[in-house]
Amino acid sequence: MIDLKTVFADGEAPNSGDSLASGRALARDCSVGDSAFLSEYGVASEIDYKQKARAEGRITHHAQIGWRDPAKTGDAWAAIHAATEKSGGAVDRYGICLDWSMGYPKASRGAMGRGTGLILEGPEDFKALTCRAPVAPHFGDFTIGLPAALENTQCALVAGATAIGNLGQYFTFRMPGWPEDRETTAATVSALALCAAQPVPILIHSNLDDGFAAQFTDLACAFGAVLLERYIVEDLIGGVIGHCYGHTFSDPLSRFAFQRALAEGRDDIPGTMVYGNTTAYREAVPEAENYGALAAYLSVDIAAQRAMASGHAITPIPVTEADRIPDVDEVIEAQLFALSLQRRRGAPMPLLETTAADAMKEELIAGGHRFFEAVMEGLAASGLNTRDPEALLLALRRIGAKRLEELFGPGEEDDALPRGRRPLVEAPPVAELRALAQETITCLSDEDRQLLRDSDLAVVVGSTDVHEFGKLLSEQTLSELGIVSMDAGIHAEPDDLADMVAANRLSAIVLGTYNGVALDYADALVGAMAKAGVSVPIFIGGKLNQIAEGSNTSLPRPVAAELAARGLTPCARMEDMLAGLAAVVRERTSS
Ligand code: B12
Repeated sequence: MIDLKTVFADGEAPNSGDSLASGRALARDCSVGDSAFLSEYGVASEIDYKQKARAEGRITHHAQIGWRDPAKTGDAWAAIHAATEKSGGAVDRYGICLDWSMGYPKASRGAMGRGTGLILEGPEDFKALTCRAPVAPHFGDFTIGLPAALENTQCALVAGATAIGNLGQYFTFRMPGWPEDRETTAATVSALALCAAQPVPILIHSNLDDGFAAQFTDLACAFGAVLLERYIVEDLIGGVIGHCYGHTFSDPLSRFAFQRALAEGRDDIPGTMVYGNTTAYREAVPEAENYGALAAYLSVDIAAQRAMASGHAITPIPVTEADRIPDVDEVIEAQLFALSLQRRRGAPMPLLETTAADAMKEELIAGGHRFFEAVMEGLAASGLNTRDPEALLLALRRIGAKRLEELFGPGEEDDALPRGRRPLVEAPPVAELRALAQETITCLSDEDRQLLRDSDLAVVVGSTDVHEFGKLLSEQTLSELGIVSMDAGIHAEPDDLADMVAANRLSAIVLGTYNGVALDYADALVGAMAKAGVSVPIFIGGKLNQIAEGSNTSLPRPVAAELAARGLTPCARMEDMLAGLAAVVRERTSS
């Protein structure tokens, strides 16, 4: 079913020998340094700290921090700790929002674009943060899994970090302008080997929502991805991995059940954090509404930890996150809210009945194992050496979540469904986007709905970055109207979009963008279209903003008007695109 010649069209499957050896050799000179956290608590690694908290029945807290300005980030490191301590609680760990450009090796970084986050130049910058207050540093993004994996992991270790990731990103993130993946895979394997060879246990972090989980339609496949990653990191490389889930887990039952599936049989290895269900936050609504969403997911996460401690730190995300990058006082408010909520929630039993969650947990585990085994058998049958971590990682990344689910998903075959399979436990975003798309088309008048249904419009849909829900919603909405859409994928390159329009005589480009690069991308796309000699409407939606070049503030500026001035159609809502498409059809019929 898998043709290795196609997967590795550019040569042989890689071999881990050199990468593993170089990572292990590096461990002789590069080891875990001091941090305020390790000294204050007298622990060798965050795993020890988490296990102690778990034994005491204490739920730990995670805060996501990191602003473009390193000094501001350092001050926040101290301030959030001080404020939570003063209120009788504590923030236990900080996830550092490194800028995505940190994923490029330092030598190439200057020539590439950059996003909205924190940029650290070298080990001293990393250390300057971790000495500010006794909070465990979690270098969870743009470290392991990207081209700069090895150099960033070294910096994190030296600064005393003992939780490093994000392996999930390896599978789905593509650095703009960085097409190669062999060096990235080798750097990832070396970084994993460097961590595994440390004298103290390093918790390799993987955020499932950054990786495969958000792309599967079946949560059983997401659990299968956990098993694949555990196999690679623990069985093949000798490290320790902890998973994070949460962003997209908006259904309370599957959120609770997934935590139980992750916790089963992992008494000795804690999870990193359960992330906030941030997709539940809405833009431009009264804060109180988003506080409802915050309370809803925190309540599930607190109950889940009390019922079966998995060591995942809970993550209260500031309610302003849907509008913009939250500021320091907003991070503090969210932490205080969570502390207060936690104090008021006693032991869950007998209030909590876990029968339904346990049945779902069993289904996730059984389905996950079926997926894992089918993937391994399928790859072995294709001739891949599944005992080689580098070959396995690269094969999985190149085949991708969509194809893996189609080929090996545990659900029954059903051609009418997105991956040709009926999910055992449907991933919440699938149902949510379907419902949203159905609701969206009701904005059209009967006449316009029919106009679009009868049209011969064909468009290309893509996303400039890893955020794909806007793209999926566009596809779903177009499909509700019978409009053909071609898939340019996530990380769609401007040239590819223009070429697809030219080759298939498409009527429009539909583009999602969230990464603070909307204007740069639009310029590149307009250039690519001129080169390809095509001119069609471009509907662009998501987060239409851009971080100013050379700016040392963290806040991107809105660029909808500038996009319009370049001839694109900025869409604050899906409805704007539908109105635009209806206008295109009307114009065609009248001319
Ligand atoms: C889910 C999410 C993720 C998921 C994405 C999973 C996936 N497979 O898509 C994950 C975890 C991977 C992720 C990663 C990151 N994220 Co994020 N993420 C979000 C989040 C929570 C939701 C966005 C979303 O998909 N919403 C669902 C869609 C359907 O709803 P919507 O956005 O409201 O869209 C409506 C309209 O805008 C419109 N629309 C949307 N798209 C389109 C497209 C078209 C064509 C049209 C017509 C209309 C349209 O239709 C919708 C309904 O009306 C937002 C915060 C938030 N709550 O908005 C941050 C957010 C977008 N992320 C952000 C950041 C910074 C990141 C990271 C860089 C963080 C990091 N340091 O790791 C990484 C990205 C790294 C990279 N290389 O790109 C920032 C972006 C900052 C900015 N530009 O201002 C945000 C805003 C969070 C924040 N406030 O800081 N993220």
